[in-house]
Amino acid sequence: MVKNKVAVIIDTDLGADCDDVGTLVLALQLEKHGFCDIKAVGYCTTNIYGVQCVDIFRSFYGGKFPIGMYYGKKVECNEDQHIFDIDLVDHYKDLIKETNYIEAYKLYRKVLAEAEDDSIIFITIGELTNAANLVSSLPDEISPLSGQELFAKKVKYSCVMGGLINDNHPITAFNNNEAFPEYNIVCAIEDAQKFVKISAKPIYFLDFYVGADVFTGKKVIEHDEHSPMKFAYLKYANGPSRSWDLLAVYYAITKRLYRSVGPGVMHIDDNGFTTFTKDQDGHHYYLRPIKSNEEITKEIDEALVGNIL
Ligand SMILES: [Ca+2]
Repeated sequence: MVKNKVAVIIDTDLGADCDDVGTLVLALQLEKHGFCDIKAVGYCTTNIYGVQCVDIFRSFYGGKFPIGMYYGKKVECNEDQHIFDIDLVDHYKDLIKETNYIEAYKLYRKVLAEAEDDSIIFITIGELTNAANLVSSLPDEISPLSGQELFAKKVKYSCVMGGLINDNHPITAFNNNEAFPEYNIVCAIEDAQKFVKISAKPIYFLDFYVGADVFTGKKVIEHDEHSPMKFAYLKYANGPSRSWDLLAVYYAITKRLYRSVGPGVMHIDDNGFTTFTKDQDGHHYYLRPIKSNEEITKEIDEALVGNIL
């Protein structure tokens, strides 16, 4: 089949949950099979073990992308929760190649400045710290354009894992339909608000409901004995785990498994709650599945071991 190879930036908070680990492996498999070029991976909290894990996965799977780091104020929430990242760094420390990571939003500015117009797919699977820094950055030695201008010129669309949208879809039976602020948003509310407000390009939101009940990683755990992914998944979940971030990256790159609902406007209030209002003039969308959880699980599990249709 003819593939439409796309260029992506992936912004992650690997460490708080192991789905970021699966996501990196999935993205590297998609790159290996010609679906994408990973132009950069940025780390969006100040957790040094998390960014070192990114370094380890890049080495283990032969990735070539540059790695960026967030150097802002400490992000609230679970930065001090280290279920697998410290152990993983210790176990695979020989695969760490760098000691000084470039500041992530600067790295993103460089990638965008060098890219063709409307070519970059910007994917966030963590807090929107780097994303906010990027779109609010000023002209510098990298580009005479502001971050807002660079983003509008070079990004094709964004995919954000974040938010909680209650639309009475059957999958929203989670948590008795009680609304709650989603983690990636509530950990850095002002940054999320800033990014969503300033970005002029389409944003596809993969909200909490999508992926919460999709458990992936089984094939890697069973067949990839020495993989750091297996190490992380067994430490974190003792088996397959929830798949928010994997599905965001898979959709962003392949446009498979989900349909987009919209256009509209995603509103983030000051407590981190999200509401979506349909609006023909909006450029936000959210995602709902077009396949069963079983079919989605199988497609992702196969892709994680390199079997990609
Ligand atoms: Ca994440």
